[in-house]
Amino acid sequence: MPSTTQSRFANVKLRGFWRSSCTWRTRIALLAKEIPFEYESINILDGEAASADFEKDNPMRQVPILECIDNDTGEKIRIFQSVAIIEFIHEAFPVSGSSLYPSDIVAKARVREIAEVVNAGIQPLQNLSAMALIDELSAGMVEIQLGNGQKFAKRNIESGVEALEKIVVEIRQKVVDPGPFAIGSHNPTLADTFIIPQMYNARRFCVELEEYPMLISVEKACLDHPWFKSSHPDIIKKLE
Ligand SMILES: N[C@@H](CCC(=O)N[C@@H](CS)C(=O)NCC(=O)O)C(=O)O
Repeated sequence: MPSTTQSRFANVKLRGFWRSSCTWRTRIALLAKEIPFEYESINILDGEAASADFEKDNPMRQVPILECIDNDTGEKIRIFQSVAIIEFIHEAFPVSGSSLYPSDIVAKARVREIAEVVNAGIQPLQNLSAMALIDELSAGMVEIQLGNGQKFAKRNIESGVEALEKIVVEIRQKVVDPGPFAIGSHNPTLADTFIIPQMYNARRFCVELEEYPMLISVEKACLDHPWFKSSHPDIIKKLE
């Protein structure tokens, strides 16, 4: 791993959970930017993120959180929300590793668009807290049974991946000599960083993915790539 000693920021620590798609996004970004980091597991299934101590660090009671030291001030920096974390990593360590953001303005906007489709349009609707709330609110309703949270999440993932497939197909159509990654690039971008963890979640919710051949093909290329391979939840699960 390269040194980050020339950077203003040091002692990078990621607090997350192996199965959390938002955490996986940030692991991919840290690997892409070749930033060495310490990792702390926060078990969201056991309610660790809901503890009073954790809530002080992130009032949303969610993972991931990125921490580091600002050498200029000696202060501990704490950032949550994967989009903010990934952007911070790119700006805090501008010279190391590879960027997940294309240099072309339009391509950059499109990878951000895909990131937001996942980040704002799909993932929050499959969150543990969202599913629990739906189950709680629908528990007393005669015609609805428990498990609605799970069904709600699955439906949202289905419509989300359907949209993603269309977006990715449309973007790639305009690319001359498309590579295997989402926007037709030859290296993974922010788009892949958000799509692949979402595909992993889609499988967890038993979404039929065969209907989305473009996403399957992008996923295959990414899962063969070292940033995605070594940050994969199945690997991290064994370390937690
Ligand atoms: N949009 C945020 C949200 C963070 C988030 O939703 N994290 C999930 C795991 S992927 C979580 O901690 N869920 C716990 C819960 O819902 O109670 C991000 O991109 O970091």
